[in-house]
Amino acid sequence: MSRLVVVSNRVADLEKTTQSGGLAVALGDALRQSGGLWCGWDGNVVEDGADLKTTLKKKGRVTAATVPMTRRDYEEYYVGFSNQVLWPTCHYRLDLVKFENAYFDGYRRVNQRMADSIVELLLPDDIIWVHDYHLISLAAELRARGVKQRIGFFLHIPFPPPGILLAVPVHNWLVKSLFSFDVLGFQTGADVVNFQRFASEHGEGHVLSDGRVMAFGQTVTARAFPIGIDVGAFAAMARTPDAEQVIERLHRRLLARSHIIGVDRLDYTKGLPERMKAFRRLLELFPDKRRAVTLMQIAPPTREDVAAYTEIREELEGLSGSINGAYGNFDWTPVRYIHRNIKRETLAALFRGCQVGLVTPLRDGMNLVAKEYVAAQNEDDPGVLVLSRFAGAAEDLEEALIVNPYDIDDIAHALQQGLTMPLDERRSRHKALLERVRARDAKHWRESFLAALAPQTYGVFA
Ligand code: ADQ
Repeated sequence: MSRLVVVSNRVADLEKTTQSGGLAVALGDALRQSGGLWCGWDGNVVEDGADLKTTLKKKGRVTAATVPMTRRDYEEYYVGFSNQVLWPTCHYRLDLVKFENAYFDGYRRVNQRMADSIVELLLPDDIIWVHDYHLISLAAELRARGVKQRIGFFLHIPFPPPGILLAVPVHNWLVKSLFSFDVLGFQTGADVVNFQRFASEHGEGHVLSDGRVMAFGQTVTARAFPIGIDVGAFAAMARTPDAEQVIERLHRRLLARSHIIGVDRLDYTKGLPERMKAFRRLLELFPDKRRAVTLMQIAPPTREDVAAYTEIREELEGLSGSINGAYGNFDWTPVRYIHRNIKRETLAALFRGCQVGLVTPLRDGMNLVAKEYVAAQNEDDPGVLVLSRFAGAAEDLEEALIVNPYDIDDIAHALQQGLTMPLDERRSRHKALLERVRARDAKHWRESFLAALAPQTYGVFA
């Protein structure tokens, strides 16, 4: 019987329930269901030259195979190429890209080393599923080491249009590397089109009649597999007696009638300053909302070694302070800004207790928070989702109030619409949204990807 081998930059702690980050949440759910091997970095940085031995640890049906990273690898592969070249490029932020040849060397080196450590653990029938932008060249490295097993790749972030990707000096190498996988999964149809365009415009390729893409002399299956959440589990978390208490405390403690909630890693792609400004605009445009509405923004720290992240943190602290200073009162704090991880149970309860879910990234692969907000609502009295048109989730979640995240007035008016929406309309929008979130849940994502990757063994992971 085939075994599922998942490879991602970071192996998450399956016992932790406060983990933020879409990949950790989605893969944790997927592997808990299927069992298998999860390979990647253990999160530790060791001195250059230290022994980088693989550690195996079994937790339930999942074995984690982890390695530490040297200081140099961390700086060049992780902070450098992954987070200062690929992340900003894929989020259309060429102004933040810092390319250095040493970063690229580090990226190749770590992918090679990862391939070395995985080869030793592989069994002949394994199905290998590689995740995200840190490991684009892993399949090419595994193939070079004689690996014949099926290898799939899922990109959690957007695949940018060719005109943007061309700004990365090694663009052809990156896209050519992707052709060593058997199946490429993207979040949306728009990402697939961007990939096809790059292949045909810059790899002398074309799309075959069966949908596969041919370029650089190789073929690959490239399709959209929109990621989802475990709807039932998240909805259940929002309805426990503990959750009821959190919601009651929220309503009792904050002397405001309505609550808007935002939950994001503190990342410049998430549109957080624009969101705060839109909330301030709401208070300016609609004075009846003063003392009546609160914005709760939960934004745990992330990638603090990258300068752009420190800057966004300072900007956000300044904005929340100035809104509270200008509008706050002894019994009303307009912005509640929480800069840490929160238990998922508490998050679910907060989503259920807040009348508007505000999800306004400037660019996002999918955005699981939008789906979690929908899943957590009380179907009899649901809240309203305000969603950026530039989140992958907007391709599907049409019944949300769709906004332009760069347009402060547009967001402010959508907030007002959400806060004053009649119950009937809230119910009908929520019903349609919940159906969509259910139809494309975590199980559907995992099974449809694995069915495309390993049709002959389809079912063994279900
Ligand atoms: P992220 O950019 O991390 O994921 P997202 O999809 O919203 O974005 O996932 C974040 C996850 O972390 C959610 O499950 C959320 O509940 C959780 N989280 C956020 N803040 C938290 C906090 N303070 N405490 C606890 N949990 C918190 C990347 C891509 C996305 C893509 C996902 C999955 O950038 O576009 O949707 O991967 O593919």
